[in-house]
Amino acid sequence: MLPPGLLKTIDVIPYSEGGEGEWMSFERRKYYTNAFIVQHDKKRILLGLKKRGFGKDKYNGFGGKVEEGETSAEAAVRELQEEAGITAALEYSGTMLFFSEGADFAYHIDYYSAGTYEGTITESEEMRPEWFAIPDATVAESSALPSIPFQQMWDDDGIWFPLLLAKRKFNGRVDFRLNARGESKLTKWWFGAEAER
Ligand code: 8OG
Repeated sequence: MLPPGLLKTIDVIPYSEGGEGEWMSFERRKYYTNAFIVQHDKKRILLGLKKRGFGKDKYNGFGGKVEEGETSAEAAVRELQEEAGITAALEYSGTMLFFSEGADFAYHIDYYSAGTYEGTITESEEMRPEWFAIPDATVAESSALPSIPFQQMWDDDGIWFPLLLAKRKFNGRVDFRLNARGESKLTKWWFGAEAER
């Protein structure tokens, strides 16, 4: 049931799939993390504008490469501290395999989230942190915060964000191919999610 290369993490049921063509093959994977502060009581989520490197000018959670000798959970805490200046008791939220045409490895990304944090949110060389409103149909008045800027995020984030916000763990794969302008675009995806509780 899982797409090739995707390791079984938790039990999932199919959630969303689409796109076209075959899954691309890859030789190697590298381990990454990505962490979000999601405050349901304040109806807000912390994202960072990436200032340099891969994914520059996109909003994302805080994360990076898992270093030799640390677990992915340890890397997630370290990267959140390095990039946003805060510490949090992060909980595992899901995993996603990300492969982009022409790359020599696939990104194995473990996602984490927390509802609270310690410290002062601080801009870093890599990230400019900013709060965004969590969509909430039950609240009539609009938030003073901007809504999540999906048009300035990775193409796939709109697919699994509802799962992150609903605290439903997920496991998925996305393939990106280069278009005529050399831009990386989402061409195929598969996501499974924990059964609803
Ligand atoms: O160390 P570096 O900043 O290059 O790590 C890349 C970060 O980008 C890492 O946190 C994983 C994350 N990332 C991808 N692809 C995608 C994606 O499709 N969506 C999101 N939200 N993050 C991604 O590499």
